Amino acid sequence: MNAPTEFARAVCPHDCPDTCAMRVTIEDGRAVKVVGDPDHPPTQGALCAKVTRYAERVHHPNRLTTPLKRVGRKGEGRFAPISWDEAFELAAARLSEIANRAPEAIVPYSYAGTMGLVQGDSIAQRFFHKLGASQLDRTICAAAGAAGLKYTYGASLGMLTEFFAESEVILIWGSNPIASNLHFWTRAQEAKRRGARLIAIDPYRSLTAEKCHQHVALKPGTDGAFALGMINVLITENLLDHAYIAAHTLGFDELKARALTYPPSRAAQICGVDEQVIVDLARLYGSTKKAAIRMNYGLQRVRGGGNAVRAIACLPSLTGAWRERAGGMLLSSGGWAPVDSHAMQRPDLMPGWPAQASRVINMNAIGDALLHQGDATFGPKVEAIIVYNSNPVAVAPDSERVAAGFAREDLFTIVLEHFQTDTADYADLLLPATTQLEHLDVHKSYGHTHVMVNLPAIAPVGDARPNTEIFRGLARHMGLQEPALYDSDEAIAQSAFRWNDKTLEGVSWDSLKKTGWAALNLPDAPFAEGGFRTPSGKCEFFSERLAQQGLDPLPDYLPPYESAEGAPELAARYPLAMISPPARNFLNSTFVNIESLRSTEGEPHLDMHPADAQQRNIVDGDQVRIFNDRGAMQARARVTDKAREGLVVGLSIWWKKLAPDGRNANQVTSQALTDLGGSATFYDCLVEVERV
Ligand SMILES: Nc1nc2c(c(=O)[nH]1)N[C@H]1C(S)=C(S)[C@@H](COP(=O)(O)OP(=O)(O)OC[C@H]3O[C@@H](n4cnc5c(=O)[nH]c(N)nc54)[C@H](O)[C@@H]3O)O[C@H]1N2
Ligand SMILES: Nc1nc2c(c(=O)[nH]1)N[C@H]1C(S)=C(S)[C@@H](COP(=O)(O)OP(=O)(O)OC[C@H]3O[C@@H](n4cnc5c(=O)[nH]c(N)nc54)[C@H](O)[C@@H]3O)O[C@H]1N2
Ligand code: SF4
Ligand SMILES: [Mo]
Repeated sequence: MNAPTEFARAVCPHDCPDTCAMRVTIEDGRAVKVVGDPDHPPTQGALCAKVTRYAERVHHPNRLTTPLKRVGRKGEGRFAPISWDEAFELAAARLSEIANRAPEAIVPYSYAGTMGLVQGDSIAQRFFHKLGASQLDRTICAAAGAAGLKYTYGASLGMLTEFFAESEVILIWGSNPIASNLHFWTRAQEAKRRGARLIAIDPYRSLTAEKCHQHVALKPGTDGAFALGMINVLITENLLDHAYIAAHTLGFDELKARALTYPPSRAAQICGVDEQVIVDLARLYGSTKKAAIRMNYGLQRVRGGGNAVRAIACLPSLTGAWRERAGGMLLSSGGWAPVDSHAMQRPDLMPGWPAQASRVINMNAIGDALLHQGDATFGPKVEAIIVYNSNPVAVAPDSERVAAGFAREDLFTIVLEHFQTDTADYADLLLPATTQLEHLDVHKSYGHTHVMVNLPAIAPVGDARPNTEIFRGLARHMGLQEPALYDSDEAIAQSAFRWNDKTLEGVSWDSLKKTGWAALNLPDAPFAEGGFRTPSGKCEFFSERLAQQGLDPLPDYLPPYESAEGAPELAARYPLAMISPPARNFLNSTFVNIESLRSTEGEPHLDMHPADAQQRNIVDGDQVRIFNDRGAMQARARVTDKAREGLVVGLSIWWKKLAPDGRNANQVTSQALTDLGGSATFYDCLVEVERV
C-alpha cells in the first residue's frame, strides 16, 4: 500500500530576489510536486517556470549520490565511487599538509547556489577561518551596486516591494523582472492597470522592455551619464524638493556643480539616445510624486557600475520621492534583515584576526589567481580550492584562464555539488550535497522583507549530505578542536538573526519554525523622514568616506573599459559590445541540465541588429563565431532589432559541455573590476562576430 501523501513547506533557495515560499507534495518519501505558497504574501501562490520543475531536479537521474574520486585526467570527468570515510581521509591528509605549511594556499570558492544562510556560509566560513585559509571576496554579482548604495545611503535598503503597485511612474532600470524578478513584475503590472507608466532603461529590448510603455535603449555602461543628465534637468528646471534636500542630504552644491557638466546634450551623446528622451524623462520623474525606481544588477556589471548606481540612487532624494511609500528606489532589500553574520561566520577564528586577517582573493580574478606562481605581493601559490554553491568554470569571467587554472595537475580540488557540472569535471574529490528539500535553512530576501525557514521535506537523496555536515566531517577528520565547527544546523539557524532587533519584535526561532516566515516590522515609507544609515544619517551626494580613500566623492560617469571612448584601438578591432544576461529558463548555470528547461531555451543564441548582421554577411539562423583576444564561442544568430546597433546579446549561462561547441559566453568576458566594490564586469566586453 502506498504511504499517504504528505505536504511540507520550503523556501526557494535560488539566487533570485523573490525568495518564494514553496509547498512540497511528498509521496513515498519523494517530492513529486512543488507549488508556490498561496498564503505567503510576496509569493502569492506562484513560482517561476524553473522552480515549478524543482522536483524533477531533486530526483534527477544524474544527481550525485555518492562521494567520487577522480580516476581520469583533470577535467575529463571520470570518477570512481568511494565511501565518505575514504573521501574525508583523502581530503584531510592533503589539506592538513598544506594548512601546516601555508594555510593561505587553501582557497574557498562559493557563491549563491543556495541563498540559505546555513548551507551558504556558516560552518564553511568557520572552517576556512579556523584553518587560516585565504578569504574569498564574493563580488561576482552585486558588489558594485552594494558599494554604490553603501556610500550613498549606508546600506542595501530601499522601498518595500509591495508599494510599487501604487506607484505612478516606475523606471525599470538595468532590470529584466519578467525573467529575473517575477514577483516584482506582478506589482508593476498592478500599477500599470491603475494607470502607472512603466519605462525600461536597458540597451536590449528584453522581455520586460517589450511590455513597458517606453523603452530607452542606451549604450551599455552609460547609465551614470544618463542619470547625471536627468539630475541636470531636475536642477536647471527646479524640479526639486528643497526641504527634503536641506533636511536629509549632504553635498547638494557639489552634486549640482558636477551635474551642470552633464547637460542633456552631452549625456545624450554619451548614451547614444535623443537629448529629448532625457529631458522628458527627467520632467516626468520630477513632476510625479509617486515615482519609483527599480534598479537591478544588470546596470552595474561595467567599469562605472558603482558610480552609476550612486548617481541613480540620488534621484529620489532630489525630488523627495521617498516621502511617499510608493516612491523612492529599490536595488536590494538585503540590508533590512538583522542577520548576525559575525555569529554565523566567526571571522574571529582566523589566527591573525583582526589585525592580520588572511589574504583576500577577489573571486572575479580566480583565473589569474589559480595561474599565479606566488610571490611576496600575491602570497603563496594556490594549492587547494574547495568549491561549493558555485560553478566557476561556467560562470566566472575569462573562462579560458579559469579552466586552465582548474586544469593544473598540482591543484587539489574538492567540489561539493548536486550534479557533475563543468567545474565538477575538474574535481579530485566530488562530494554529493543535499538540495533545499533535504536540509534545514533560514533565509532573508533581497527582493522582499520577510525572513523565512526551510525545514527538510524529504530524506537526503542517496548518500548526499548538507554542506554543513560535509565541513563538519572535514574538520573532524583534520582533528580541528573548535566547538564552533561542530554546531548543529538548528543551532546555527537559531543564531542567524539578532532576535532582539526591533524589526523582529514578536518573532522567535520557535515561532518562525511554526509559521514558516515573518514580515519584518518596517514603516511603509522608511525614508519619508530621512534616517539613512550613512555616518551623517543623510543621503550622501558627497561622500567623505570616498574622499578619504582618494576616490571621487561625487558620482560620475566612467566610460566602459571596452568602448570606443575607453579604448579606441580595441574598439577598432572589436567593434561590438556584448552582454550576456540571464536566460529566463536558467538560473545562472543552474537548471541548464534539466532537459525540459534546456529544450525551451533551445541552444545558445546571439541577438544582433540587422545593420550589424548585414555588414558581416550574417543572416538569421547562421551559426556565428563570437571572439576577442580572450577567447571565442559559437551561437546561432538571431537577427533582430531587440539589440540596438553595435550591441550583441547572448543569453546565459550555458553549461559549456551542454553547448554544441563546448564553450559559453564567459570565454570572452574579462576579469577587470568595477570602480567600486571590486565587482565583475561581464557586460563591459567588446567582441567581433563572423559567420562560421
Ligand atoms: N530566470 C532567471 N532569473 C534570475 C537569474 C537567472 O539566471 N535567470 N539570475 C539571478 C541573479 S544571480 C541575478 S544577479 C539577477 C539578475 O537579474 P537583473 O538584476 O535583472 O540583471 P541582469 O539580468 O543581469 O540584467 C538586467 C537587464 O539589464 C540590461 N543591461 C545590461 N547592461 C546594461 C547597462 O549597461 N545598462 C542598463 N541600464 N541595462 C543593462 C540587460 O540587457 C538586462 O535586460 O537575476 C536573478 N534571477
Ligand atoms: N556571462 C555571464 N556570466 C555571469 C553572469 C552573467 O550575467 N553573464 N552572471 C553572474 C552572476 S550575477 C552570478 S550571481 C554568478 C552565479 O554563479 P553561481 O553562484 O556559480 O551560480 P550557478 O551557476 O547557479 O551555480 C550554483 C551551483 O551551486 C550548486 N548548489 C546549489 N545548492 C547547493 C547546495 O546546497 N550545496 C552545494 N554544495 N551546491 C549547491 C548548484 O547545483 C549549481 O551548480 O554568475 C555570474 N556569471
Ligand atoms: S527562482 Fe525566484 S521566482 Fe523562481 S521560485 Fe525561486 S524565488 Fe521564486
Ligand atoms: Mo547574481
